[in-house]
Amino acid sequence: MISSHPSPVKSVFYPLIQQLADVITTSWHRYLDLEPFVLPEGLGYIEGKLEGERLVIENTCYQSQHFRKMHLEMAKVGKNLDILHCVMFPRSKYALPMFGCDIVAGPRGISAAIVDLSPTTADRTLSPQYKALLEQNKDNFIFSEPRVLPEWGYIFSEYCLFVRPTTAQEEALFLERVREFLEINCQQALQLAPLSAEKQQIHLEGQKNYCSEQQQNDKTRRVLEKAFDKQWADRYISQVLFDVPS
Ligand code: BLA
Repeated sequence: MISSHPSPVKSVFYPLIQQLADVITTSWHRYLDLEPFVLPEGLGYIEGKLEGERLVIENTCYQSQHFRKMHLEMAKVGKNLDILHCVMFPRSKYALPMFGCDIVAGPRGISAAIVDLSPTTADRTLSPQYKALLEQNKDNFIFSEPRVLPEWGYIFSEYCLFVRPTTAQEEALFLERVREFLEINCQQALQLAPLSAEKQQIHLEGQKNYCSEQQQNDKTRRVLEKAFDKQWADRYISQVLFDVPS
Protein backbone atom coordinates (compact mmCIF):
# COMPACT_ATOMS: atom_id res chain seq x y z
CA MET A 1 0.00 0.00 0.00
CA ILE A 2 1.33 3.40 -0.92
CA SER A 3 -0.43 6.61 0.00
CA SER A 4 0.35 10.31 0.11
CA HIS A 5 -1.27 12.93 2.32
CA PRO A 6 -1.24 16.72 1.91
CA SER A 7 -0.77 17.54 5.63
CA PRO A 8 0.79 14.67 7.55
CA VAL A 9 1.27 14.46 11.29
CA LYS A 10 5.00 14.95 12.00
CA SER A 11 6.86 11.89 13.25
CA VAL A 12 9.22 11.82 16.21
CA PHE A 13 12.79 11.02 15.18
CA TYR A 14 16.02 9.93 16.84
CA PRO A 15 17.28 13.13 18.57
CA LEU A 16 20.42 13.66 16.45
CA ILE A 17 18.34 13.30 13.30
CA GLN A 18 15.89 15.98 14.46
CA GLN A 19 18.78 18.24 15.54
CA LEU A 20 20.54 17.79 12.20
CA ALA A 21 17.35 18.56 10.30
CA ASP A 22 17.02 21.78 12.30
CA VAL A 23 20.65 22.74 11.65
CA ILE A 24 20.21 22.12 7.93
CA THR A 25 17.01 24.11 7.47
CA THR A 26 18.25 26.93 9.72
CA SER A 27 21.38 27.37 7.65
CA TRP A 28 19.42 27.30 4.38
CA HIS A 29 17.06 30.00 5.67
CA ARG A 30 19.92 32.06 7.04
CA TYR A 31 22.04 32.20 3.90
CA LEU A 32 19.96 31.44 0.82
CA ASP A 33 17.03 32.90 -1.13
CA LEU A 34 14.72 29.91 -0.84
CA GLU A 35 11.98 29.10 -3.31
CA PRO A 36 9.88 25.95 -3.06
CA PHE A 37 10.93 22.95 -5.15
CA VAL A 38 8.02 20.77 -6.14
CA LEU A 39 8.81 17.05 -6.05
CA PRO A 40 7.27 14.66 -8.58
CA GLU A 41 3.56 13.98 -8.06
CA GLY A 42 2.81 12.00 -4.90
CA LEU A 43 6.41 11.85 -3.69
CA GLY A 44 6.36 14.60 -1.02
CA TYR A 45 4.95 12.69 1.94
CA ILE A 46 4.87 8.95 1.51
CA GLU A 47 3.76 5.94 3.43
CA GLY A 48 4.51 2.41 2.38
CA LYS A 49 3.70 -0.86 4.06
CA LEU A 50 4.85 -4.33 3.24
CA GLU A 51 5.40 -7.33 5.47
CA GLY A 52 4.06 -5.33 8.40
CA GLU A 53 6.89 -2.76 8.32
CA ARG A 54 5.61 0.77 7.92
CA LEU A 55 7.84 3.28 6.14
CA VAL A 56 7.10 6.98 6.37
CA ILE A 57 9.05 9.53 4.37
CA GLU A 58 8.85 13.28 5.00
CA ASN A 59 10.46 15.48 2.37
CA THR A 60 11.38 19.15 2.50
CA CYS A 61 12.63 20.65 -0.73
CA TYR A 62 13.78 24.09 -1.89
CA GLN A 63 15.71 25.74 -4.71
CA SER A 64 17.67 28.99 -4.84
CA GLN A 65 19.77 31.07 -7.19
CA HIS A 66 22.76 28.76 -6.60
CA PHE A 67 21.12 25.40 -5.95
CA ARG A 68 18.73 23.67 -8.32
CA LYS A 69 17.47 21.47 -5.51
CA MET A 70 18.03 21.31 -1.74
CA HIS A 71 16.49 18.14 -0.46
CA LEU A 72 16.04 17.06 3.15
CA GLU A 73 14.41 13.74 3.78
CA MET A 74 13.51 12.15 7.10
CA ALA A 75 12.33 8.56 7.03
CA LYS A 76 11.04 6.11 9.60
CA VAL A 77 11.15 2.41 8.87
CA GLY A 78 9.04 0.42 11.34
CA LYS A 79 9.78 1.30 14.95
CA ASN A 80 13.48 0.78 14.78
CA LEU A 81 15.12 2.60 11.91
CA ASP A 82 15.33 6.38 11.45
CA ILE A 83 17.09 7.91 8.46
CA LEU A 84 18.10 11.44 7.51
CA HIS A 85 19.19 12.08 3.95
CA CYS A 86 20.18 15.47 2.59
CA VAL A 87 21.68 16.64 -0.70
CA MET A 88 22.29 20.14 -2.05
CA PHE A 89 22.45 19.89 -5.84
CA PRO A 90 24.18 22.99 -7.25
CA ARG A 91 23.12 24.65 -10.48
CA SER A 92 25.88 23.82 -12.94
CA LYS A 93 26.20 27.57 -13.63
CA TYR A 94 28.30 27.65 -10.45
CA ALA A 95 31.52 25.79 -9.60
CA LEU A 96 30.06 24.21 -6.48
CA PRO A 97 30.51 20.75 -4.94
CA MET A 98 27.69 18.43 -3.85
CA PHE A 99 26.78 18.70 -0.18
CA GLY A 100 25.57 15.31 1.05
CA CYS A 101 24.65 13.93 4.46
CA ASP A 102 23.17 10.58 5.53
CA ILE A 103 22.41 9.30 9.03
CA VAL A 104 21.10 5.85 9.85
CA ALA A 105 19.92 5.33 13.45
CA GLY A 106 18.68 2.13 15.05
CA PRO A 107 17.77 1.10 18.59
CA ARG A 108 21.45 0.76 19.48
CA GLY A 109 22.29 4.26 18.31
CA ILE A 110 23.67 5.50 15.04
CA SER A 111 25.28 2.98 12.72
CA ALA A 112 26.29 5.38 9.97
CA ALA A 113 26.83 9.13 9.91
CA ILE A 114 28.33 10.61 6.77
CA VAL A 115 28.81 14.16 5.58
CA ASP A 116 30.79 15.48 2.63
CA LEU A 117 31.31 18.28 0.16
CA SER A 118 32.02 16.20 -2.93
CA PRO A 119 33.86 17.66 -5.93
CA THR A 120 32.20 18.07 -9.33
CA THR A 121 35.37 18.98 -11.25
CA ALA A 122 36.96 16.74 -13.90
CA ASP A 123 39.99 16.02 -11.70
CA ARG A 124 37.75 15.41 -8.64
CA THR A 125 39.32 18.01 -6.40
CA LEU A 126 37.76 20.80 -4.38
CA SER A 127 38.75 24.40 -5.04
CA PRO A 128 41.63 25.88 -2.98
CA GLN A 129 39.06 28.05 -1.13
CA TYR A 130 37.02 25.04 -0.03
CA LYS A 131 40.14 23.12 0.91
CA ALA A 132 41.50 25.95 3.04
CA LEU A 133 38.18 26.32 4.88
CA LEU A 134 37.72 22.59 5.40
CA GLU A 135 41.31 22.22 6.59
CA GLN A 136 40.94 24.85 9.34
CA ASN A 137 39.19 22.80 12.05
CA LYS A 138 39.75 19.36 10.59
CA ASP A 139 41.80 18.04 13.52
CA ASN A 140 39.03 18.82 16.03
CA PHE A 141 36.87 16.10 14.51
CA ILE A 142 38.37 12.80 15.59
CA PHE A 143 35.99 9.87 16.17
CA SER A 144 36.60 6.54 17.91
CA GLU A 145 34.88 4.47 15.16
CA PRO A 146 35.65 5.67 11.66
CA ARG A 147 33.99 3.64 8.90
CA VAL A 148 35.33 2.43 5.60
CA LEU A 149 33.70 3.73 2.42
CA PRO A 150 32.27 1.32 -0.16
CA GLU A 151 33.82 1.07 -3.62
CA TRP A 152 31.66 3.83 -5.13
CA GLY A 153 32.90 6.11 -2.32
CA TYR A 154 35.62 7.47 -4.64
CA ILE A 155 33.10 10.23 -5.43
CA PHE A 156 33.66 11.76 -1.97
CA SER A 157 36.37 14.28 -1.06
CA GLU A 158 39.31 13.77 1.28
CA TYR A 159 37.29 15.73 3.86
CA CYS A 160 34.47 13.21 3.89
CA LEU A 161 33.54 12.24 7.45
CA PHE A 162 32.12 8.71 7.70
CA VAL A 163 31.79 7.42 11.26
CA ARG A 164 29.72 5.57 13.79
CA PRO A 165 29.35 8.08 16.65
CA THR A 166 29.53 6.11 19.91
CA THR A 167 28.66 8.72 22.57
CA ALA A 168 26.50 11.83 22.96
CA GLN A 169 29.73 13.85 22.69
CA GLU A 170 30.55 12.26 19.35
CA GLU A 171 27.02 12.86 18.11
CA ALA A 172 27.36 16.54 19.05
CA LEU A 173 30.74 16.69 17.33
CA PHE A 174 29.26 15.29 14.15
CA LEU A 175 26.45 17.85 14.30
CA GLU A 176 29.03 20.62 14.65
CA ARG A 177 30.97 19.43 11.59
CA VAL A 178 27.79 19.33 9.49
CA ARG A 179 27.05 22.90 10.60
CA GLU A 180 30.52 23.94 9.38
CA PHE A 181 30.14 22.16 6.03
CA LEU A 182 26.81 23.90 5.44
CA GLU A 183 28.15 27.30 6.39
CA ILE A 184 31.17 26.89 4.13
CA ASN A 185 29.02 25.74 1.22
CA CYS A 186 26.42 28.52 1.53
CA GLN A 187 28.98 31.27 2.04
CA GLN A 188 31.10 30.09 -0.90
CA ALA A 189 28.03 29.89 -3.12
CA LEU A 190 27.19 33.53 -2.40
CA GLN A 191 30.67 34.61 -3.51
CA LEU A 192 30.86 32.80 -6.84
CA ALA A 193 30.28 34.31 -10.27
CA PRO A 194 28.55 32.20 -12.95
CA LEU A 195 30.77 30.03 -15.17
CA SER A 196 31.22 30.07 -18.93
CA ALA A 197 29.07 27.54 -20.82
CA GLU A 198 32.10 25.32 -21.42
CA LYS A 199 33.01 25.08 -17.75
CA GLN A 200 29.39 24.49 -16.79
CA GLN A 201 29.50 21.31 -18.82
CA ILE A 202 32.33 19.96 -16.64
CA HIS A 203 30.38 20.51 -13.41
CA LEU A 204 27.26 19.03 -14.97
CA GLU A 205 29.19 15.88 -15.83
CA GLY A 206 30.59 15.78 -12.29
CA GLN A 207 27.10 16.00 -10.83
CA LYS A 208 25.82 13.29 -13.17
CA ASN A 209 28.60 10.96 -12.10
CA TYR A 210 27.93 11.66 -8.41
CA CYS A 211 24.25 10.83 -8.86
CA SER A 212 24.79 7.67 -10.87
CA GLU A 213 27.29 6.31 -8.31
CA GLN A 214 24.98 7.15 -5.38
CA GLN A 215 22.23 5.26 -7.18
CA GLN A 216 24.41 2.15 -6.76
CA ASN A 217 24.01 2.16 -2.95
CA ASP A 218 22.40 -1.25 -2.37
CA LYS A 219 21.67 -0.51 1.27
CA THR A 220 19.33 2.35 0.39
CA ARG A 221 17.71 0.37 -2.39
CA ARG A 222 17.07 -2.64 -0.16
CA VAL A 223 15.21 -0.57 2.47
CA LEU A 224 12.99 1.04 -0.17
CA GLU A 225 12.33 -2.19 -2.07
CA LYS A 226 11.27 -3.92 1.12
CA ALA A 227 8.70 -1.25 2.03
CA PHE A 228 7.44 -0.61 -1.50
CA ASP A 229 8.54 -2.59 -4.54
CA LYS A 230 11.41 -2.67 -7.00
CA GLN A 231 9.81 -0.37 -9.55
CA TRP A 232 8.80 2.18 -6.94
CA ALA A 233 12.27 2.12 -5.35
CA ASP A 234 13.86 2.64 -8.75
CA ARG A 235 11.67 5.63 -9.51
CA TYR A 236 12.26 7.16 -6.08
CA ILE A 237 16.05 6.75 -6.25
CA SER A 238 16.37 8.06 -9.80
CA GLN A 239 13.78 10.88 -9.60
CA VAL A 240 13.88 12.08 -6.00
CA LEU A 241 17.05 11.00 -4.18
CA PHE A 242 19.60 11.30 -6.97
CA ASP A 243 17.97 12.67 -10.11
CA VAL A 244 20.47 13.35 -12.85
CA PRO A 245 20.23 16.93 -14.12
CA SER A 246 19.47 17.52 -17.79
C1 BLA B 1 24.50 3.55 4.23
N1 BLA B 1 22.06 4.05 3.79
C2 BLA B 1 23.10 3.34 4.36
C3 BLA B 1 22.54 2.27 5.12
C4 BLA B 1 21.17 2.32 5.02
C5 BLA B 1 20.88 3.44 4.19
C6 BLA B 1 20.15 1.39 5.67
C7 BLA B 1 23.35 1.22 5.89
C8 BLA B 1 23.70 1.73 7.25
C9 BLA B 1 24.98 1.13 7.77
O1 BLA B 1 25.78 0.63 6.98
O2 BLA B 1 25.19 1.24 8.98
C10 BLA B 1 19.53 3.76 3.85
N2 BLA B 1 19.76 6.11 3.19
C11 BLA B 1 19.06 4.95 3.33
C12 BLA B 1 17.72 5.19 2.85
C13 BLA B 1 17.71 6.49 2.42
C14 BLA B 1 18.98 7.05 2.63
C15 BLA B 1 16.63 4.20 2.84
O3 BLA B 1 19.28 8.20 2.37
C16 BLA B 1 16.64 7.29 1.82
C17 BLA B 1 15.37 7.00 1.90
N3 BLA B 1 23.74 8.12 1.23
C18 BLA B 1 23.04 9.21 0.87
C19 BLA B 1 23.93 10.32 0.83
C20 BLA B 1 25.18 9.86 1.19
C21 BLA B 1 25.03 8.46 1.46
C22 BLA B 1 23.53 11.71 0.45
O4 BLA B 1 21.84 9.23 0.63
C23 BLA B 1 26.46 10.53 1.30
C24 BLA B 1 26.70 11.82 1.24
C25 BLA B 1 26.05 7.61 1.88
N4 BLA B 1 24.89 5.75 3.07
C26 BLA B 1 25.96 6.34 2.47
C27 BLA B 1 27.09 5.45 2.58
C28 BLA B 1 26.66 4.32 3.25
C29 BLA B 1 25.26 4.52 3.54
C30 BLA B 1 28.48 5.74 2.06
C31 BLA B 1 27.44 3.07 3.57
C32 BLA B 1 27.30 2.14 2.42
C33 BLA B 1 28.09 0.87 2.61
O5 BLA B 1 28.72 0.69 3.64
O6 BLA B 1 28.06 0.07 1.65
